[in-house]
Amino acid sequence: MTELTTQKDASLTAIAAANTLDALEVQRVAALGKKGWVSLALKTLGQMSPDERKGAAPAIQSARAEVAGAINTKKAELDAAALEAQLASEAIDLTLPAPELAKGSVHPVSQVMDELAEIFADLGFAVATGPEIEDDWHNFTALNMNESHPARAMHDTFYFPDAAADGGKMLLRTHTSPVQIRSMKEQGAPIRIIAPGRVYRSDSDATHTPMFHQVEGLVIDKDIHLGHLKWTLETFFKAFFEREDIVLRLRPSYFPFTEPSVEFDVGYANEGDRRVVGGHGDDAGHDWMELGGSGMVNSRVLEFAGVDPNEYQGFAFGLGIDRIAMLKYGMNDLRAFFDGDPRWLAHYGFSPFDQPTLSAGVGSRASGGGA
Ligand code: FA5
Repeated sequence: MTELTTQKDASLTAIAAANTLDALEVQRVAALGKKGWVSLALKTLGQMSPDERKGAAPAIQSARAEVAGAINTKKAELDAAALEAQLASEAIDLTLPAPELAKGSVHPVSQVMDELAEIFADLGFAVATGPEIEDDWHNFTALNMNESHPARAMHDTFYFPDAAADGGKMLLRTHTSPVQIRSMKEQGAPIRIIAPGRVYRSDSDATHTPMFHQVEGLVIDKDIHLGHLKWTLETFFKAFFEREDIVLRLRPSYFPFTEPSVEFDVGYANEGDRRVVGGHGDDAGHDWMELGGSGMVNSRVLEFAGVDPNEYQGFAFGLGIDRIAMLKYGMNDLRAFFDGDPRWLAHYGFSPFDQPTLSAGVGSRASGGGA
């Protein structure tokens, strides 16, 4: 065996034994590197005579090709093994239980509040808010109900035992109307807002709960009249119930903070144990549900809120949100809204993905609740 063959066999054995890419690199340098035995053997060709060179060159070239081929094959093997090991360490165990889907649903009142905001935003209303713990002045006095006013008695108010800093009483607001005062004081006129939120009264039966929700509407400008109020309510109810055959009944009424005052009811029918909007109280099986109060804002209220009644006038309304939710989604007892029964919520709640938008529909399941 020539020296070349011995070196080649030693290299091939070491390459076969290399079990890391680093060990293989050491063998590559030892054979094919600048000072490797293949390179040194190639250099000897220069000192040979042409005949000797003819005999020696092919053997050196073929030894070089054989070693280079062995290195490439081994490298491919080690690369594949490294990938295999990586895949094994990153594998997902498909026998593990799937992650749990989010439970819970959006309460119909929250859903209806989003629907309301969407419709009124399209009519150019901004959303305003006010505190639920309110003072007597904003809840009553500034709304033209002084301390001896008999209308105060109708509100079944929850009072706090402690008085406010100015000596006035503190209470849980009985309606969203104090937000009218706060908004006008802050922004002046003209103004166009809705104010949805919680209100409280000591009251309980199938259509009354001690905590419920109202949305206040207020439009003040130079030439606003009762026709605008009627159009706004009709347009809102048609969009909200997503039908044209809504029958709205306007009744003369009395609120100290509006003059004239109008209460509005909507016609509905009892179908089985569900209430469905449509028809009106004169027909058999049809009835009216009182939804809210409204009217032209009393000039005394404008004065209390710092708006000049000689320059501005407008309308306001206050609407029971829970009641319109009952009618739209077919519940017949308001008290169940706040029992926190998970079966009720699973049935009447909404998916968080069911966002009301005017383009997609403000009540994608208007056929009557049920998740
Ligand atoms: C008011 O609260 C007035 N602030 C509404 C208003 C605003 C009039 C602006 C004029 C201008 P009322 O007490 O009628 O009015 O209540 C309004 C609506 O709230 C009712 O029509 C009804 O839909 C709803 N509501 C009243 N009490 C309850 C209750 N205990 N539970 C559920 N909904 C109720």
